[in-house]
Amino acid sequence: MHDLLSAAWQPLLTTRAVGRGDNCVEHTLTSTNTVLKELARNGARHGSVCLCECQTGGRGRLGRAWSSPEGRGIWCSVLLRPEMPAERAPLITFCAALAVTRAVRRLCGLEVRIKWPNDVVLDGRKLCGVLLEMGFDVHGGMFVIVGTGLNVRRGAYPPELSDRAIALEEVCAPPERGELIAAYLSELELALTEVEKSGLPGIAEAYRELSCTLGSEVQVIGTEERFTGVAEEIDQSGALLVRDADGELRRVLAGDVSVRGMMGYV
Ligand code: BT5
Repeated sequence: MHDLLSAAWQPLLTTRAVGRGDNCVEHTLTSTNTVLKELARNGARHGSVCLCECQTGGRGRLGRAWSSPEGRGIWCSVLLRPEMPAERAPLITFCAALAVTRAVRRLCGLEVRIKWPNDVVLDGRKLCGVLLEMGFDVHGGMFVIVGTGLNVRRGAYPPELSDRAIALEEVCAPPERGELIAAYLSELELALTEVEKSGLPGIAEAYRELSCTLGSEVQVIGTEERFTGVAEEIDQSGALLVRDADGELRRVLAGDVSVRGMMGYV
């Protein structure tokens, strides 16, 4: 149960920097993103990781809550000081989603996919969510905190979410969390390196192949309007480009809207 605290993931690391910074591993934290952001402001190094068994104030996007009970999942944040202009930083959400997807596929053999912008899904239900936050340290350097919540054991989410959420244990005998963490961190570093070098094109092909949004018919549900169309691409800023019924390509920003498949959540 406490393989995170015994840091079983560290000997498995194959990364250059990610996971090798000023790591913070605790039993209970409010939110790994909040704690790591504070460490980042005070100069923690690129690649620092924050993990805990249990979050008392786990956060989703737009002030939503993230259920993170003790020992049930991987509640993890990574501090990155990426070598890229700030306007490209939102692409790191895709790096993280791609990294989780690849790690889970490799270790569990499950057909998980990426739902734009920030979910990893399995059988139409959410297995993992990504929360990206940006900030500036005391020297004015930009940093990114990329938080992932991955449901491993039953009980990771409350029963009222059971039609939309899933945990690995429901479909397989999950590997040790340490193995998943090490695999995720390696994949994250690889994807980040590609995006630093080439921007979105560096991961676009891999992302498209594992996306359940791109190439699909979607409903875009905003506060003001809703429309259906085919999700064709994501652009360099992370927006989703959807071709509507009139043939017009519309730019959809994460945060403004909810994007669903025609059959429901995915
Ligand atoms: C997300 O937000 O999906 C981002 C979740 C990021 C969580 C990680 S855990 C480590 C790090 N530290 C933090 O404090 N956060 C990050 P969003 O797309 O807004 O989805 C939130 C919605 O997902 C909630 O409103 C619920 O409906 C649902 N939800 C909550 N807990 C869940 C869980 N464990 N599994 C699946 N769905 C959940």
